[in-house]
Amino acid sequence: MAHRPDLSFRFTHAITRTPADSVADGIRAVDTGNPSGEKFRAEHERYVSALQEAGLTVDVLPQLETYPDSCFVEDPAFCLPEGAIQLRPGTASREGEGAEIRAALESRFGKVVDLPGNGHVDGGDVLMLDDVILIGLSARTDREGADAFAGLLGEWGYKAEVCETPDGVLHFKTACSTLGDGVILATKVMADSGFFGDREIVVVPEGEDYAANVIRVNDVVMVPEGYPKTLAAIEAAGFTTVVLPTHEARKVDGGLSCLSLRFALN
Ligand code: CIR
Repeated sequence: MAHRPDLSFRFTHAITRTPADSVADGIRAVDTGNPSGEKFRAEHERYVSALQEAGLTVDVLPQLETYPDSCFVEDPAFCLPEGAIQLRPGTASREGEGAEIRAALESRFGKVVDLPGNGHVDGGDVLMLDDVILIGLSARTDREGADAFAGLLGEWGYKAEVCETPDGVLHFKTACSTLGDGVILATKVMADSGFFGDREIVVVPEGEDYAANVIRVNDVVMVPEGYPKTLAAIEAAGFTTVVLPTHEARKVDGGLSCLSLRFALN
């Protein structure tokens, strides 16, 4: 099947999930203190409002105490205009989140399929560029899952490539984002990786690696609060920004992309 030339959709919809109080038990690489469910919910409300202001209809799923990391809805699914794919997150405490988001996917998509096989893919390891979908192998996304996912995307007419997430980086998209219009935002390590070919890269200034995870939503780029050098670099590259607080999400290694599934429906 011919590969599609352009993946730069304008989004119409998003799915999010309200953070649970159990987020205090969420997974993290380094303990900097527990997030507060209450403060996280306040930050989340601002996030949802920003998506709505960008023109999206947002489905906000109820908080789910059984799964502490369940507000990070990007990881158990991947959405394309043709349909949604229920993924299999690569850490035991999150594996059941796919089944929990299934009904929400089915309410928006006529076609919802499972990641084939038994491998694992976290949506945080999947970066959509203008003409290719990159799948990063990581501690969460294994070779079996990545290959199965790339195969499925190929059947749907998308070009997908599997690459290595740098050591010490949770998810591929922890260290890079698409700003849109063919431009990438990436940490220095990721920018030097060669994964992005000859695309223009805005390199995240030293000391601000967390800010590599931004989201382009229609006309704006949403940027985490507290990273002035990255904000200035994105604006200097010609993008309009919206700054959002992610202080509670950060305590459990979460960022802006993982808090929603964003997609375009006709
Ligand atoms: C986890 O370790 O799975 C969560 N505490 C954070 C998930 C962040 N997800 C993402 O960046 N896509």
